[in-house]
Amino acid sequence: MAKITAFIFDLDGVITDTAEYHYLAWKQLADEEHIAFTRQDNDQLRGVSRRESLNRMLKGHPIDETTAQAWMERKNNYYLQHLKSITPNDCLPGIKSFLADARAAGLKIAVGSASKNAYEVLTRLEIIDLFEAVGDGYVVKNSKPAPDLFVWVAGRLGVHTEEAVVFEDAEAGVEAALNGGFHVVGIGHADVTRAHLVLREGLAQITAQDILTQLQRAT
Ligand code: B16
Ligand code: MG
Repeated sequence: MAKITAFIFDLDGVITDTAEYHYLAWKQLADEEHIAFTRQDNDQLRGVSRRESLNRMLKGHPIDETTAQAWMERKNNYYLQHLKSITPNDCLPGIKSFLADARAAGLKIAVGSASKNAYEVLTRLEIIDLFEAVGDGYVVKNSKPAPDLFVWVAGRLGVHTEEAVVFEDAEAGVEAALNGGFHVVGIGHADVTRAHLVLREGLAQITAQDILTQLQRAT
């Protein structure tokens, strides 16, 4: 196994939990447009791009491109209102000490998020300066499960994909990382079972060295 030199973190569901705000924003749009949309529907939007989220919310309901762009902008404006309430206390349990531990262990750390609002969220959490690279929803055309975003981040870090671990909470993100040849740690309770290592309770009770040791055993 190649020596692991970098950790790449997904944002929503790994570093913080913005899924509820995405839900509230899509729900407001759906209600205004008389489209049924439940929390279960929202689970299907985890980790996928804004455009793919709209397609899934519409469930085949046809709209033209101009309307699609306008609806995505409206949803994003509702989402941005919710983001105003984010503070440094909204990091998921243990993530700050895990990031500090990874850096102390000499690992490069970076973010790979499908969100076009990743800089805004990381700035509000007051952790943006910790990362050597941030890949967001603007840097590549093909979104997860295409590997492009994580490959772009690895390029910015100057590491090969087999030297990096991706931490992901969504099936699309796990597939993206596997497609790129990364090691993958699945976080949380969604379908992340194809990851090399699954941590249902997140990163609160584990060290960077534990991750390296467990991946060595698993791969
Ligand atoms: P935006 P991640 C993803 O973030 C969210 O999980 C997903 O629900 C959202 O649709 C996507 O970002 C795009 O977000 O509308 O802000 O560009 O998990 O990749 O960090
Ligand atoms: Mg995510």
